[in-house]
Amino acid sequence: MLTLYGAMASRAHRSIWMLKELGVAFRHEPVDFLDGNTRTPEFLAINPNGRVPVLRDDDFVVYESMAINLYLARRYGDDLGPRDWREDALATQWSFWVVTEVEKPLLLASANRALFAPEGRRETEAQIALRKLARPWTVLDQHLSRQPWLLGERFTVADLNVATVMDLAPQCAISLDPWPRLQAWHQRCLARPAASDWRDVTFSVPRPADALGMLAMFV
Ligand SMILES: N[C@@H](CCC(=O)N[C@@H](CS)C(=O)NCC(=O)O)C(=O)O
Repeated sequence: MLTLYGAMASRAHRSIWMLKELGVAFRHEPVDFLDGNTRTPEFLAINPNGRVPVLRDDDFVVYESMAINLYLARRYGDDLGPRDWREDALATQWSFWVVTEVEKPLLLASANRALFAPEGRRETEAQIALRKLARPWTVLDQHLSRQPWLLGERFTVADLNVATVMDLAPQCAISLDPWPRLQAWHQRCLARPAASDWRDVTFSVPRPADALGMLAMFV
């Protein structure tokens, strides 16, 4: 039995999207990271980092959203998963790429443009983050000028992992207009039926007076 821990309005949506793409049965435990439920002894026994998502597959437990999705793709994936070692390496490459090159600056830009309360926003921080994002987004845009999906001719876990990190851009009104192929690809990814739950979530984060505290928990 598969169990996915983590509320939809968190990085858990990445793995919920994946599970829905696969069409496998799973139990959803919507553990909320904002109300202390990831810090209980029971939860820390599952993930000592106190973070969601976490996947349990019978007696096997794995955390880290990208690792969960790659595991699911390899274990249950068919066309969504890698067909050979090269595809496996490229799916891993894009998953590492998006969390190392894109995720943090995009979170910082989003926080300073939309997620923080207006008095906590710093436009200079947003500008620095957006400047950093221009390089990886140009790389992705050029890659997508040669093929429709990241691994070639079909949607795979590589697309899902990258698209799901990119979701913050439209949610926080960060324009992708300078990268039209990236933007069109992202819209194609989000149009998939399995992404609909997340598409429809109204993204809202409580705004503690302590913006740094929130940054530490979310970014
Ligand atoms: N690198 C991890 C990050 C997980 C993460 O930061 N999750 C946040 C929610 S989106 C969380 O659980 N934060 C709780 C906390 O830090 O206490 C992943 O991709 O799974």
